[in-house]
Amino acid sequence: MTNNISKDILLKMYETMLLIRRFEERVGDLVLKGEIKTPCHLCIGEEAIATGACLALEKEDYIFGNHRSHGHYIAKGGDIKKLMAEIFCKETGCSRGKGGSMHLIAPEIGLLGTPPIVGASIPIAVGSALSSTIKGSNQVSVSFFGDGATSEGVFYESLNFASLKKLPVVFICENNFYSTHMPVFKILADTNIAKKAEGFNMPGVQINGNNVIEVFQTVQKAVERAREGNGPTLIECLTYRWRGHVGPDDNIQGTHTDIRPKEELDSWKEKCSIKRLEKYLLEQGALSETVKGQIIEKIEKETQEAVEFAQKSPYPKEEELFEDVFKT
Ligand SMILES: Cc1ncc(C[n+]2csc(CCOP(=O)(O)OP(=O)(O)O)c2C)c(N)n1
Ligand SMILES: [Mg+2]
Repeated sequence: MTNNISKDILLKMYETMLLIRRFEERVGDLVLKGEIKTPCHLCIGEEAIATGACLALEKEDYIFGNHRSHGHYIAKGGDIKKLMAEIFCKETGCSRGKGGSMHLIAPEIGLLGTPPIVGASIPIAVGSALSSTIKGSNQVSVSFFGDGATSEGVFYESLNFASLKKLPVVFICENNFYSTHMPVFKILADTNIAKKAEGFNMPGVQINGNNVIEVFQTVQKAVERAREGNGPTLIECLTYRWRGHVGPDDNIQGTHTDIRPKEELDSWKEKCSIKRLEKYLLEQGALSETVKGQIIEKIEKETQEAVEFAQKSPYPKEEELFEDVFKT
């Protein structure tokens, strides 16, 4: 292929982004039907970041997400039945039904948590990177966080400490230009997030978060640097969420509490990461309409199975409600 990425990886990117999209569309529908009651922050429109980043990691590497982490879980290779069951708050869920959409954990794939406290994934990933250094395990830790998290003090402390100690961590900011209804220019004195890395003597790059190939290659480079003992990188991925801050609606002016203009949302829909990759793969002859149909059919089947698994699963037993909620 023209970009030195194998056809297998490119197809994996396509399939993963489509799976995240379809899985979340189903979640949105089930919220509207009242079957899912846990608050769901959908990442529809932002799939390329989780996908490109996780494909640049080894299974043993660690990731930490936030309140919007269904995509991180799926991209790192998590079992979607357990994810759907968790979103239904069922006993068979990845957090045994006691976390819901915002508290996912899957240590078997390196997802060590998705703390919904804004900014929390950042120092925890730094701690995890410090632990890998002490153990000499060569594992890299990745923190996913939003633009909103960059106005938290812990972001700056964490960047400083990680750079000072040259820790194997990659900071991935999913900049979708809003934290809830608040535009980024209302919370940051300088809206260039990547530039903030300069103050901490580490590389900082701003990339197109809707270009999965660019995300993959940038994260690959950062991971290599981290594994070689040269310290962290800050990657700012520009993107946009298609749905409301929480829930399935599109949260544009006049529909809810949001203030986003419809034209802004429409212009980002034009920049759909899945359509972009699909066009490229078709042009390169790496994807045919037949294979595309087979991928869609497989995803549809897997997603349906996940929904049925979640629907049929029991809720946690009352006498076990306080189990699994604290780790000492
Ligand atoms: C410390 C803290 N403050 C406020 C909240 C409420 N809250 C939840 S998500 C969110 C916005 C986060 O925005 P951003 O980090 O940009 O992520 P996005 O939702 O855009 O993906 C806020 C303010 C919280 N969870 N934690
Ligand atoms: Mg945001």
